[in-house]
Amino acid sequence: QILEGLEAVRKRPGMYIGSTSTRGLHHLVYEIVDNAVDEALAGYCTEIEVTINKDNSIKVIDNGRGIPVGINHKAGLPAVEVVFTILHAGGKFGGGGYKVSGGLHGVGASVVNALSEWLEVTIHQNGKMYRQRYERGKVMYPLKEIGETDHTGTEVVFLPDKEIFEKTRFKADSIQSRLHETAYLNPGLTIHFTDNRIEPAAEATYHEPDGIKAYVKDLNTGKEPVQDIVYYKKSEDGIEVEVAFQYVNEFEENILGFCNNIYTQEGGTHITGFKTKFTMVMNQYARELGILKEKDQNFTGVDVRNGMTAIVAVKHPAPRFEGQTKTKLDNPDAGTVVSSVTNDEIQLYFDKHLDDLKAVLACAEKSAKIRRAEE
Ligand code: TSJ
Repeated sequence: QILEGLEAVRKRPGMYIGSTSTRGLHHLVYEIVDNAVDEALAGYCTEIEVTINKDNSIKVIDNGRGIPVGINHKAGLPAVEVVFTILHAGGKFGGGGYKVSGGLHGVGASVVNALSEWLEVTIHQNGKMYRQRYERGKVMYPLKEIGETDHTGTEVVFLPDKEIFEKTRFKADSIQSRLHETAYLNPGLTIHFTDNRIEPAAEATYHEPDGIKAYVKDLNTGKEPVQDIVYYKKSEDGIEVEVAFQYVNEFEENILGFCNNIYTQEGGTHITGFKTKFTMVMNQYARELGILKEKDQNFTGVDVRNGMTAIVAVKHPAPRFEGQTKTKLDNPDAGTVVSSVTNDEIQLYFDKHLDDLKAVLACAEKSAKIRRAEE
């Protein structure tokens, strides 16, 4: 554990949030929201509320257990104070499961605190309300009881520091699309969004009980599907694989990958495992059905994915990310498991849905025909 003070974060914010541009600014929101989502993943939270206030501060509320207020014995401080004032303390307790925060890949709430003019946390726990305030990362007063409550949960309000960020105006669109994505990936969760900067306030609620199936359906809105959405979810070796895909009458592929709710923009082992196995199985089918003859070359991966919209979401207990923006999943075992599950599940499906199989292979043939003509 790195026990540097939060001054280190204020001195070199880029090291912790990538940049101090609008992108870095939005990472603050996602880091706080992702902590609430982690509580949902743990099974204790069903509702999250995100508000942009008139003064451009952000409020995030959840109905989870509340950040623990008991004394953390290592630090001799309430656990909540450790979360907000010690670097890298964010993901260090609770343990187990798939706990990895998204935006900053788990650097934690203390970084948000360090880069905020002020931050206030309110916790509802044990029938009591507790509050602590920080300014530029510094504790303003010891955690205090401020009243009674009949529920549990956490509320965080923060104002990004104008000394740190080039621009501090939040983009409602960016935040909303990220919240919608989070709702697709967590079907049990309801996320409310309010933008109080405008009159009347803008409001939206995201709840997607059909999860990534609905995500694929919505991505394909306005397009012409050629078969039903295929969906599977299975765990092997402690890694969970969840996939949804559907072909449309288009000459593009749109495959989005996620690991522990984090969008893997640069792809990685899960995506490669999916693509490679999918190509193999489809070529096998094409030969069995006589669509490819003995003398024919195999379909390429691009042929096989012609018209495909897919979501590949994995949960990994110890994900590693590499690449320019640290958004490329690097764990070999994630690829192995996606490949193995995909092999089993797509054959189970296509063996029973021959019409879907033929529609998919027709998309591959269409691509191969054009490719061969170009060659
Ligand atoms: F980022 C953050 F820390 F500021 C933050 C944390 C912000 C928000 C809006 C919510 C949360 C948060 C944390 N919600 N719920 C939790 N849960 C815990 O921290 C927690 C509660 C109980 C236990 C336990 O083992 O009893 C463990 C944990 C990690």
